[in-house]
Amino acid sequence: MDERKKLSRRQFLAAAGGTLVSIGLPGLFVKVLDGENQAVAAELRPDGRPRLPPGQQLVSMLADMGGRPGKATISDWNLRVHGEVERLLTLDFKELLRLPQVELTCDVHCVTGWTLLDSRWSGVQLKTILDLVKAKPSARFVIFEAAAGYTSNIPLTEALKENVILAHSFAGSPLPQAHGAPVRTLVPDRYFYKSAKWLEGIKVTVRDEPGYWETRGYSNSADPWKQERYDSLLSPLGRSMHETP
Ligand SMILES: Nc1nc2c(c(=O)[nH]1)N[C@H]1C(S)=C(S)[C@@H](COP(=O)(O)O)O[C@H]1N2
Ligand SMILES: [Mo]
Repeated sequence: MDERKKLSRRQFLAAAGGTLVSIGLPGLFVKVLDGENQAVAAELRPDGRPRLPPGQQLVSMLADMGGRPGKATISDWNLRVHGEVERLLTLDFKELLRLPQVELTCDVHCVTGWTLLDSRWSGVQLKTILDLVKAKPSARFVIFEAAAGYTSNIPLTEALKENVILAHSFAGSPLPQAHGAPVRTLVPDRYFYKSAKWLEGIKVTVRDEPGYWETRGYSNSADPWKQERYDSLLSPLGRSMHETP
């Protein structure tokens, strides 16, 4: 089946059917595409892993999962890149647009159990920015610093992957405020809480610094194919609640 037929089938299913399920935010429900799940589960990614990670269900659109938005707009946004780097860097939005731009079509997987396929983003690879600041040889982790104190953390090896980007557009339009405007991160191969919205800073570190959700019981490594959802030794509040700061 070609890509276009697949998409239109998904859109058809979205319009025709599907079940509403709660995704852990009070009062927030998303439509799950039952019929499509099995077909997609059988698809394989180029890396050989199943397209649909275990325990996930397909949804037809990007839910607004909340969080406390930043105040920055395109005209006053700044990104501070600091920590274990040879050169400190502060970028504004215009400077971000002058860096090489990429388009990324990827699947995103929320820890509460929904997966959105083929979401379309554009922005700048995180690797491009890390190349500019040059991580010191001792550097091992990247910490995303977002508005209102939200943070998330990934290993430097993950941060350098080509599908990890700072996104300023979604589905062909400027990133909506609810989804992290003006700039958010996307780490498609980890659960979506790693993808910080309303990004303000990037810190490169020697030691890991578990972030907002990672210090509240969610998995630090967050690999959807290993179902790394909760670190069981920590507070288990995550299972029923997914409220953002
Ligand atoms: N700054 C910030 N980023 C955040 C969050 C947040 O609360 N604040 N929530 C995370 C979680 S738990 C998810 S599932 C995704 C949701 O992104 P969306 O609202 O665009 O679907 O953003 C992540 N990034
Ligand atoms: Mo989430």
